[in-house]
Amino acid sequence: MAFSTLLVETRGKVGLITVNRPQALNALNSELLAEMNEALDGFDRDPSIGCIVITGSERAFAAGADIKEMASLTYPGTYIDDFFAGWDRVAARRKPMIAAVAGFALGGGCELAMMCDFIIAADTAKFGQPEIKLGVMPGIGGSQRLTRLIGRAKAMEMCLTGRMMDAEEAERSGLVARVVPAGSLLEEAMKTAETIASMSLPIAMMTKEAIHRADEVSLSEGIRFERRVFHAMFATRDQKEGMAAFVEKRKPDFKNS
Ligand code: CO8
Repeated sequence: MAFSTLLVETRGKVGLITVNRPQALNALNSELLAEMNEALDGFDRDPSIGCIVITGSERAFAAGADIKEMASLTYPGTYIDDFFAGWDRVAARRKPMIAAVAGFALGGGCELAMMCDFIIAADTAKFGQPEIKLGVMPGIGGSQRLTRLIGRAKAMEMCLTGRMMDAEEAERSGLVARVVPAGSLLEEAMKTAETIASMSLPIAMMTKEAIHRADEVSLSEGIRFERRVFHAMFATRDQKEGMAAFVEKRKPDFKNS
């Protein structure tokens, strides 16, 4: 399947999506959103895929939603079409997803990175929610996810001034998991994805689900949820295999069952 805004490939157990609209600094338009969901549907259907990496170019992960496409939209039109709702399907994916970010991750670009389970950033990465300068605000989850990740004070400052945050500040603030030299970004992200993909897929998916519950429920409900899922893991073959392999001092051979 050929895509016109993405490069999509499978490397072992990892699905790699590279945003590829260099003429627009990888701005996210409707065609790209449709293709992103199609690519993710393919990786969801493929049982051999255990982790997904989304990346961009050296210059831009994505410089935001496509301003040229949005400029003439109207309120009734955006409301009727539920403009941007397709991004909820991206955010709701159940397999682990890593954003590998170099260069600009602005507006919808920063929001796409935050939809992933964690971000690995190149030392060249710049994050921002500059929508206010365009007379709008974040529209793909930025006001909510950024606030949860870096706290209200910094989220307010970034969304109200539109200023950018460099990679070092982003790591210090909890927006990114790790900063690596730009030249080794993809290698590091792929290595991390391969590590995740080598685990039991159902266990990794349940772990992801449990961590995301922390955004939605109280601590006691979250801990209850965690315990129920933890108990359920003892019904899997992979739990038996993982613990037997530890006792027998060998590598586990997970079968995703
Ligand atoms: N949309 C469309 N085209 C873009 C975008 C974008 N977001 N960003 C860059 N481009 C295009 C430029 O227009 C330019 O194209 P051309 O050569 O045809 O003029 C090309 O990419 C290169 O860009 P620049 O020449 O501007 O490159 P610079 O290196 O000078 O500047 C910047 C780089 C600082 C990243 C600059 O391009 C910029 O500020 N871009 C816009 C960033 C931005 O504002 N992003 C937020 C967009 S809004 C959003 O994401 C969510 C909106 C939510 C709305 C909710 C509605 C329901």
